[in-house]
Amino acid sequence: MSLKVLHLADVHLGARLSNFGRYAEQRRQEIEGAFRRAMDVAIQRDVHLVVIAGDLFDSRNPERETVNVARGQLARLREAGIRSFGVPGTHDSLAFADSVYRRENLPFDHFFTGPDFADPVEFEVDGHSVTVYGIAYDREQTTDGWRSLARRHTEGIHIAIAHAACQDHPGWSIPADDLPFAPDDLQRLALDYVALGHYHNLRFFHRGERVVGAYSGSVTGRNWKETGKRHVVLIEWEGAGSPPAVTAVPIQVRLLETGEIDVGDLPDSVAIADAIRGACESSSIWRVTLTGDPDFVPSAEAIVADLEARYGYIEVHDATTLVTSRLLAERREEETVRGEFFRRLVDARERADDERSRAVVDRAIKLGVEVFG
Ligand SMILES: [Mn+2]
Repeated sequence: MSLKVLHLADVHLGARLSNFGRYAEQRRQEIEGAFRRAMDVAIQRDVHLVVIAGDLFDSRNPERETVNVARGQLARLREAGIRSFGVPGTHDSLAFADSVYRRENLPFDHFFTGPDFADPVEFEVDGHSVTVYGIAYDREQTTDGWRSLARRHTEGIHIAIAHAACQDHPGWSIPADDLPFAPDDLQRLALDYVALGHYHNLRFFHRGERVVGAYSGSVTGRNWKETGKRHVVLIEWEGAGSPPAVTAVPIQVRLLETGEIDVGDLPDSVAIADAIRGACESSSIWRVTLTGDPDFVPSAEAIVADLEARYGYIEVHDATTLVTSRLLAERREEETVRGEFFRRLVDARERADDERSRAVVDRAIKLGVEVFG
C-alpha cells in the first residue's frame, strides 16, 4: 500500500476579515468550511498523515470557539486513525508567551515545539518507515534554523514541515523570523518532501522532474492577493526512494475572482450591473474593474448596492475615463463656460506627464460631468 500524506497550511482560523465588510462573518465561516473540507479529503482519501505547516490560527490568541473548531477537526483525524503533525506559523508563533499552543492541548499526534529541526519523529505505518522533521522558529532560541535540517539516515520516507519564506532573489531582505531559505536549499536536502507554509499561493519545488516540496497556499482567499482556487496537496509514495505522485486538490468554499468589463457602450449604471450579472458567476466573490469611455459617470456605490445581495460581497473599481467619449467631444464644442471647463481639462490631460496627474484630470472630468451635466 502506498504512503499517503495530506499537506495544508495557512488556514488562518479566526481571521477577522473586516475587509469583507458585512460579509466578514460569512467569510470566517467559509474558512472553517474549507478547513472541514480539508479534513474530509484526508478521511475520504484514506491518508496516513496530515501535516499542517503553520498559521492554522490567524493569531496567537484565538477565541475559544475558534480553538474548538480546530480541536474538533483534528479529533476527526484521530478517530479515523490518521496521524496529524503541525508546526506554528508567524501569526500563531510559539515564541509568544501566551501562544495558543502553550495554553491549549490540541489533539495533534505531534506538534513541533523545538526551535531547530533537531527532534524528528520516526514511526512505522502500513509497512512504511516514516521520519517527520519540524521547526518552531523562535528568535531567542533558534540557533541553526535550516542548517539543522538534514536527512538522518537513508531508510524510509523523510518529510519536513516548515513555515518559511522562499528567498527567490538574494537581494530580498526577509526577516529571520520568516525563516528564509533559497530554492536550492530545498533541492540539496535529499528529503522526500518539504511541506511549506507562509506564502499563500500554491507553488511546487522540483529537483529535475521530481517534486521535492510545495507551498500548499491558503485554503480560502483572505484578500485580493489570494484569488482563484485554493488547495491542499496530496502526496503518495509507492515506497521509499520512489518519486511521489503529487496532486493539488481544490478546497475553497467560494473563490475570489477578478474581472474586467468594458462599459464604453453601456448607457448607465443599471446596465453595468446587468452586464456584471451576465459575466460573473454568483458562486464566486468578485472584484470587477470597469474600463472604457462611457458617456456617463458610473456609480460604483450604486452598482455594489444593486449586486450585494446576489454576491454577498462584491467590489467594483471604476477605471473608466470619459476622455474619448461622445459626451466629452460634444461638451468641448460648446461656446459656454461648461465647454471652456472641459477644454481646459482635456488640455491639462495632454500636458500631464505621469499616470498620477492624468488620473487627477480624469477624476476632475467626472466631477465636472456630475456637476454640469
Ligand atoms: Mn499565513
